Amino acid sequence: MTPGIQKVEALDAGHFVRVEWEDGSESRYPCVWLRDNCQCPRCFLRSARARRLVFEELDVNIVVKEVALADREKISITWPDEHASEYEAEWLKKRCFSEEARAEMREDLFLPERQYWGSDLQLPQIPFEEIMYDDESAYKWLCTLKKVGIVLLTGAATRQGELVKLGHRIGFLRLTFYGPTWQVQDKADANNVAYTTGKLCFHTDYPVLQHPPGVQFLHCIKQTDSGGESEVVDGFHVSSKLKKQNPQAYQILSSTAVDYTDVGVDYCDFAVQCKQRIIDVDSRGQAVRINYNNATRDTVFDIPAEKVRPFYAALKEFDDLLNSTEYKFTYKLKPGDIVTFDNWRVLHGRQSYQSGSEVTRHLEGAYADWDVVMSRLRLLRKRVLNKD
Ligand code: OGA
Ligand code: NM2
Ligand code: ZN
Ligand code: ZN
Repeated sequence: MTPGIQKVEALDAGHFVRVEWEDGSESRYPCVWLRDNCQCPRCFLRSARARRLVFEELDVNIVVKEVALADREKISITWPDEHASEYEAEWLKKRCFSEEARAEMREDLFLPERQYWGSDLQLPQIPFEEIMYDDESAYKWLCTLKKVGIVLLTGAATRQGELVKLGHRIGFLRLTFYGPTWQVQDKADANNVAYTTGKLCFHTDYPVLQHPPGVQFLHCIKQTDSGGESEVVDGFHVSSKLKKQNPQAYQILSSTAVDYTDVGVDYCDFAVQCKQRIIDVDSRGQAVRINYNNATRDTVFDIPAEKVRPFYAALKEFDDLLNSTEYKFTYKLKPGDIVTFDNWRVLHGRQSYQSGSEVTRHLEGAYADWDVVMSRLRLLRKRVLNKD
């Protein structure tokens, strides 16, 4: 429960409003922010939950004329032009600018918590049926997908079309040049190395796209007897290890723009080019996205010649760590399994298998964007936690 408001006053020549809460804590709100976020119908469109106020009408040097405690649950402000605003206690408390309050809000909105894993991974498993019909299971699925980066859904039908249903469950799938869903099997004149029987070394899918798909689904429809095992590795865990073990290699991989290329025909014809850093980092230097597919890394390499060998040496360090037995986890998909994973974090690979005249192995694949998945997660959480 939000504590009531004890006292409210203007500070700093009217540039701040200070709220004293009944539990003894306090919050300070900049007046420009308060005016910007006036919740009255002229300033805020309730039906869209969006700001109507245009920025040009905001005085960025605004001060309060008057601030008062309406009751324990509300404050009111009069601005120099006589415009009046009201702010509720609960609304204000959530938006407190203290480091702790902001960390809590960040947590709540983005679920940034990560659980690193290695070869000891206990692959989380949930029946496909359950997540399709039960909101609590679906919520658990998506929370685990965000936190651990991988969840196996079991017991799906062994025919095409299950991923389209899964797409409807979250919202919609991400269309790419390989189609709304795509069939991983040995194909004549394959337009992608995935569509052969060859080994796929650790990679993330589609770094050739400016915004690579955040989430990947692979549904096993048919599995070969020998070979075709899957491998996964936690790219964020390995990146943090690389940063400690070889800061220079980390610096090179997180700053060098690598060219990627993908040219061919599938859903339609395509000629895609992109530059990506293999380890994308945030302002604090923490890895936020791995962009690494050795197959689509371009022969064109737009860096000065003297930087090429150091780059390969750095990539070798990273690739060796990815493949070390300490970090990689090996398993084999069974027909009816759907592996769902964070394609920005988890690198995946496949062992080679025997080619033959018949198709002995068939996966259906699809992508989703993290925006769509996180949106569904928030809605499920709201429904699951406020059950009544
Ligand atoms: C892919 C892929 C894995 C597999 O199609 O991109 O990684 O097991 N496939 O075939
Ligand atoms: N497929 C599996 O980056 C890539 O080319 C990944 C994409 C063909 C849709 C493979
Ligand atoms: Zn207003
Ligand atoms: Zn892949």
